[in-house]
Amino acid sequence: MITLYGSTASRAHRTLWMLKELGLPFEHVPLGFTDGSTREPAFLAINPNGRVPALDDDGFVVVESMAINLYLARKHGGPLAPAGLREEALATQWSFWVVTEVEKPLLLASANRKLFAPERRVEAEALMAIAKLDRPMKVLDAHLAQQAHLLGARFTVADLNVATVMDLAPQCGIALEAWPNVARWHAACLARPAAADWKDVSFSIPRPADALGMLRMFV
Ligand SMILES: N[C@@H](CCC(=O)N[C@@H](CS)C(=O)NCC(=O)O)C(=O)O
Repeated sequence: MITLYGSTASRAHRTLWMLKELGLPFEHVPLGFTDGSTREPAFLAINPNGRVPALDDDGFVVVESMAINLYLARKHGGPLAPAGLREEALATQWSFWVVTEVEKPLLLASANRKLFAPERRVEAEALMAIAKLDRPMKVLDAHLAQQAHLLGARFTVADLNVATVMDLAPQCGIALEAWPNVARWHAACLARPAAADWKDVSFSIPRPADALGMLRMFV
């Protein structure tokens, strides 16, 4: 039995998408991430990091959204899974790439365009973050100019992991059209029926009180 912890608005949506792609039955515990639920002792016993998503697969617990999806792909196979060692290396490469090169600046830009309360947004921070995104996004754009998907012709867990980090962009006023191949590929990924749950960003996050808080969250 698979249990997934984390509300649809959280990074758990990355795993919800994956579970649906694979057609697996699972129990969803939609734990909130802004209401202190992730710091409750019962959840800390599952993930001592106090973050969602967390996946329990028959008592085997995996955390970190990218790792969970790579685990599910490896376990259940099919067209989403890497075929062989090289594809596996590239799926890992793109998953690390997106969380190290893209996720934080994208979140900072999204926060200052939509997720912070309007009076706490700073457009200069959004522009700075978008400028930081340009280098990795150009790399992705050039890659997708050569092939339809990250590993070649078919949609795989690598596409899912990278696309789902970028889901915030169009909904937070960050135009992916600056990187046209990325925009085309992202729209195609989101058009998949299994991605349909992630429709709108209806949550907000408080702006951290000081520079250290900003550093912790966005750098
Ligand atoms: N690197 C982790 C990040 C997880 C994460 O930061 N989750 C947020 C929700 S999107 C969370 O649980 N925040 C609650 C908290 O930190 O208490 C992953 O990709 O799974």
